[in-house]
Amino acid sequence: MKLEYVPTTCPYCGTGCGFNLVVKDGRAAGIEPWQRAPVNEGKLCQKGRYAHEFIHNKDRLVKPLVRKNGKLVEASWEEALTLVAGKFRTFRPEELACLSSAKASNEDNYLMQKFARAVLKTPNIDHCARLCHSSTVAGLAAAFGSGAMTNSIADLEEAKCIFIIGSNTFEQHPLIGRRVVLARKKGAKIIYADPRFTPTAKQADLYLPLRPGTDVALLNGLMQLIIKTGREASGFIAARTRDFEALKETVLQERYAPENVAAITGVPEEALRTAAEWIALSKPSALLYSMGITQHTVGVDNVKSTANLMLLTGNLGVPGGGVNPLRGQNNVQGACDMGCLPDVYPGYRKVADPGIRKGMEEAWSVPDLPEKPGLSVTELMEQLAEGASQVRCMYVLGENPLLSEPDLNRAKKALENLDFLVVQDIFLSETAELADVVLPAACYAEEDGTQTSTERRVQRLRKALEAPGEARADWQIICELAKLLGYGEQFSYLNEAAIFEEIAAVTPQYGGISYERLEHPEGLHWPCPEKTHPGTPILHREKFTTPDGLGVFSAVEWKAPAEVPDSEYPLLLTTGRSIWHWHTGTMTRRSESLVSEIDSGWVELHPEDARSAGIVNGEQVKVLSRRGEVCLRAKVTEGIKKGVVFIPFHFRECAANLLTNSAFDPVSKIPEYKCCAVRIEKTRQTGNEKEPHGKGVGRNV
Ligand SMILES: Nc1nc2c(c(=O)[nH]1)N[C@H]1C(S)=C(S)[C@@H](COP(=O)(O)OP(=O)(O)OC[C@H]3O[C@@H](n4cnc5c(=O)[nH]c(N)nc54)[C@H](O)[C@@H]3O)O[C@H]1N2
Ligand SMILES: Nc1nc2c(c(=O)[nH]1)N[C@H]1C(S)=C(S)[C@@H](COP(=O)(O)OP(=O)(O)OC[C@H]3O[C@@H](n4cnc5c(=O)[nH]c(N)nc54)[C@H](O)[C@@H]3O)O[C@H]1N2
Ligand code: SF4
Ligand SMILES: [Mo]
Repeated sequence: MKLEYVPTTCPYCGTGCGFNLVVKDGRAAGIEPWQRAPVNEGKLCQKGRYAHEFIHNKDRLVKPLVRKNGKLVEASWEEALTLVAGKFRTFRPEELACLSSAKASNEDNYLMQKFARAVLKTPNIDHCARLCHSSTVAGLAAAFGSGAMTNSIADLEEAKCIFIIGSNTFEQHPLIGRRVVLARKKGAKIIYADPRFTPTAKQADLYLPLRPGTDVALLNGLMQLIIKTGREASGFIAARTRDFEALKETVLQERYAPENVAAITGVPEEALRTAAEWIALSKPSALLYSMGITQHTVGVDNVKSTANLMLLTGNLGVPGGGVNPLRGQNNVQGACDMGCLPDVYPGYRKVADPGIRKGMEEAWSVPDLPEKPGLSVTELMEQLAEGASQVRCMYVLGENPLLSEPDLNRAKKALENLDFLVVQDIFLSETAELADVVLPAACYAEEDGTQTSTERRVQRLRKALEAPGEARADWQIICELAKLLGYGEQFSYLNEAAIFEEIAAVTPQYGGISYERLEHPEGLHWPCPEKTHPGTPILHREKFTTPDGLGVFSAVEWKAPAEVPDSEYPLLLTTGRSIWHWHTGTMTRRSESLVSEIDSGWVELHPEDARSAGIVNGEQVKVLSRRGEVCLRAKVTEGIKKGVVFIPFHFRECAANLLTNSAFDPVSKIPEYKCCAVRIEKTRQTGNEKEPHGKGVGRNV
């Protein structure tokens, strides 16, 4: 039998690994390493290795579904799209909201925001970047003028010290973890700050076990030590930064003295001193961070604080240095670049700027684009839950808020308050189950396109298979709807390459990129403004992209999380991920190899906390917060700080987000997924501890 090898890019995380999808008789038969893939050089993590397994799962959506008499039933495309277009027509712009998808391609995302703005005329477009790195975008824009990773992944190998804070790199970005290992082999020192002793901690030379929600105190403490020992990069600070005096005044306060920082964070003083010394004396030092920094009510402050540390030590604009936020989803960088955010068009150009709006109206040949920025998804959910939103109708493409939003009881109430909900997905997600119309989409292997990884590398997705049943590419569905609403001309694309040409024309950073140039396996790093431009792996070499070209210090004070433990809820819950599963599990829980490793959730807690609650390892327990409760298995481990518990949020039958707090950062609107107060109780029943996570529970594979 003839095998076909189609080079494409992994649909899971933002690392951007390349592989060959092996096709046999029109079906995905496996994944083959692709040695020429620049990021992973033929290596893959477990999810990439099995990224073919969910494609032909029997649960794929193959026909549109329409709700009739309370039930979702199969319908023709004509019936479903006519119904959706007809409904959309009955709402005013401010009554509509769209969510786009960091799982979908740049082409799909570009068209989704164009559809929202140009056809529905609504400013309300957002996506999961809000829940993920919105604090990065705001914090790093203030510090450097740009919210992306400052350096490239390969560049990490040049680092002499790598400070990883709030990123479980080895589980969540495994092929970036590989670069950390390679750097360590070359002699780099690895420092790791996390409340849990994760697989990443095992690779570290120095582990800082901090309490969740104390990052600013830790970072200010490190900066005080660096300044007091005269190890700041004075030359760099004088030439390339401003507002240093204000920072100095703040971090030199008594409250950030080592003994006080040790008391706030739980990190021993000696470890603080060593970390400060390594970061300041190793040239260059790189900093990596992810959700442990961003997902807090002080997310923007946390991000600014990481930037302060690297400005202070002069580690920007140099190979092997930098502040490197690891973006999560395969195409979350791209979905932001494409303007799927309520305040910016493609290329981060402000919606509120009349000149830019006029330019977009000309480029798209449409009048009357919305004049003001729209709602973020966190604000929208809050208003909807309170029954106080103007929004009556939502179009959700490739997101599953009913498992990924904080405080799920509230999120459900919010979506139930809508008059009409359309969900476009590849599976019947928890959110799709609630929809009025479900539209079946093609997955990553079934359409052409591009996606942009965490290091701003634009790479190709290639069509290897036909979509199942009647499923269609996301962009084609959007174009059909636009046509029915009278915008056929503005949405008439021959293929994905034609959409990309328009992207390049209206997005300055992508101006020089084309499908032709992306045929090269290296792809291209934006900014790449012209056809002959080689792309930009390292940002801020000569100057920052701030108005005056200088890096900006921000004096930030440590503040406690919105909800802290008390006598009723004495433990601090933090949430996150496992290497084996992806977010709400729609794809990985339909992948046999991954499910055979782990197929339900658990709660990690410290032996002393377990003992005081009378809980033993493996026992079924109940975890309660002010908002909800879940039952799951206890994993008693020394690898978590006393007083802290951890639950992964992948599993619908014990959803961590029933517990989490919807409080959000005032600037970036990111929810505080990483801190809330809970208590643990023994469950009454005994003897059937295994049942809730045995095979076949939750979804069928
Ligand atoms: N296998 C897998 N990989 C993924 C994903 C997935 O679902 N599964 N999702 C992708 C996405 S979208 C994202 S955004 C990334 C997220 O990647 P990460 O941010 O690395 O993942 P998390 O598990 O959310 O959180 C990272 C670490 O933060 C720690 N932490 C918790 N609270 C705090 C705190 O207050 N301070 C500090 N310093 N640390 C804290 C947690 O213990 C955890 O180890 O992963 C991407 N990669
Ligand atoms: N407690 C807690 N909650 C969290 C977090 C946390 O750390 N803790 N992290 C937050 C973060 S960082 C993130 S990024 C969010 C993620 O939240 P979501 O984006 O809601 O989660 P996913 O499961 O990735 O949802 C993607 C959906 O897209 C569908 N899909 C996949 N491919 C395609 C495609 O090609 N086309 C279409 N139309 N659909 C497709 C999938 O089936 C799935 O339903 O979760 C957030 N929630
Ligand atoms: S590291 Fe990320 S991109 Fe690479 S194979 Fe794993 S999930 Fe895919
Ligand atoms: Mo994310």
